Amino acid sequence: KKNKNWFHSAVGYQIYPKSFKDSNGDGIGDIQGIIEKLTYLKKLGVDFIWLNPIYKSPQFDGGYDIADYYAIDEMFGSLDDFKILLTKAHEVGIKVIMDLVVNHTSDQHPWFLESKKSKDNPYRDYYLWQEATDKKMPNDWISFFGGSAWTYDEATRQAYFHVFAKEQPDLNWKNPKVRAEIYRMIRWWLELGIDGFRLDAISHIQKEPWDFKIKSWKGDGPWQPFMNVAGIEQYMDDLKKIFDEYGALTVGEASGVRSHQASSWTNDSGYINMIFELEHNTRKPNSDGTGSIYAYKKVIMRWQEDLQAEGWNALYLENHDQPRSIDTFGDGSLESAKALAVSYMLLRGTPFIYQGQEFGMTNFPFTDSSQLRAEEVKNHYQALLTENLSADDALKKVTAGSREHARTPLQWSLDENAGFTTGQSWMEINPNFKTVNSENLSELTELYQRLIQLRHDEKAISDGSVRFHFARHLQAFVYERDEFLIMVNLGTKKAHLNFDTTSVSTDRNYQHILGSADRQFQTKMLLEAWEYHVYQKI
Ligand code: TEU
Ligand code: CA
Repeated sequence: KKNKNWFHSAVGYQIYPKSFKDSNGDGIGDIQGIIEKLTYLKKLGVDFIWLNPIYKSPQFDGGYDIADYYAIDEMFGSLDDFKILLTKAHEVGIKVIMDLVVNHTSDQHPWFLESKKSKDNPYRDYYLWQEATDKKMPNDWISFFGGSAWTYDEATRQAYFHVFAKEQPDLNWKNPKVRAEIYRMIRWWLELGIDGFRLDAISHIQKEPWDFKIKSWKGDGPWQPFMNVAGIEQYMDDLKKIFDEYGALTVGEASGVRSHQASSWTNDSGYINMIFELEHNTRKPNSDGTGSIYAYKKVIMRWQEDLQAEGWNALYLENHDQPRSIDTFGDGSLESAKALAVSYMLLRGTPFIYQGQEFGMTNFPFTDSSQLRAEEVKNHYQALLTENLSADDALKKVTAGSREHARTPLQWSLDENAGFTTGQSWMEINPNFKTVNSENLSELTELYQRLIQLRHDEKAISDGSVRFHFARHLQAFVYERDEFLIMVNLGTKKAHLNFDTTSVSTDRNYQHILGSADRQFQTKMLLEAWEYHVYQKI
């Protein structure tokens, strides 16, 4: 019988297919490209891959605008290609999970095209329409991508609701027909043999009544009407039942589910297996777009502690929505990337590695607006120009902290086009690929391999408890996982650690498992910039 909690010792790898590997020279990454790299992934040691959306889509929002839930977008290949990927991945013991985008569809989805036709169209109630005028929207709620969350339709004199772009109308989850369609689709993919889903923006499927008043426009205030709103339980319960039937692996992107609520979402009877917290990305970024390590550390510690008793975390440094961690939390150096790797890969939860993170891919040095690809970023840039910002300043502003950095093509080698494509890449390749590529920076990759191995082999790392020390230290990240002691200096200043002031039993013998320097454990440790160590009690 399968171990229900197999994912406790597993490591995931996130693939942004468009930028992973192009197999046919059209400049766009594709499914065959992923198949070509399965041996690479196997060698790295990951247990499953999560694919960002590859469904048929106008690609207004990187595929998060789906026009057909049952079709693979032609640019990625065909359903047959996908089936081959599934078979080959399973052959080498890698599971495959897909993105499940069910808060909204594309405005080009046949349901919406119908829905838009008239007020009495059978599909009208698949979406959220309300009376409006061209001057007055149903309420003052705003969308994540800026501007009103409503778009007025001249023809039917109503407005439809969207928490993201107007090209991504929200589905009406209250409509049982919509739910039935979604559940049918989920079963269809699970029947096909996929191993689970990453649930996109799942905490937004339930909305407050339209007359709900936004109390604060600061922080998370504007999102309160559609973040983890009461009533979402019934939908999550339905979903859970389907996932359980198939033993599907599920990881939720569930902003608004607070750390103290996340246990009940992710414990044995919870809706899903684990949650990506989004707080560590948004906490007090520095003015230059980099993150504050102390703010990051505090968020991580709180999630670890709040979920310790019964919940489960999804651990990550990077994804397709955030700049590269080596530049956000690190200082661009290989040493900083290594320290970051050690700091999060051994925490309690299931770690994810974002493509290229394992060999230190960096942010992109944007010099011209023609290098931008994401539509909402381009729109933001245009808006800033009309506010009289110079082109340079506007570009700086939209690229600081931008998701664009994560989406440049993978730098496989120092060959032409970084070995990503033989054609013209859809997005410019980072000019640093001659030094930063999977063949040149294997030192970092080897560290990831060892960390993955530790997760696979050591029960204390996969299922042990977690206990933090030096909680108020501004940059030292120190924790115990049962008999393991992990210490990382996440900064360039020296860190003095006196373990006599902690509950770490300093009279025990510690074996040095891995580290940036060869150093025995001492009760007083002085960690240089980005120094890290993992010790094991014997
Ligand atoms: O991101 C969604 C997302 O980040 C919000 O749900 C989040 O709750 C909000 O920004 C809180 O700060 C996902 C995808 O990862 C992203 O690429 C898509 O653009 C988006 O959904 C729309 O589908
Ligand atoms: Ca291609």
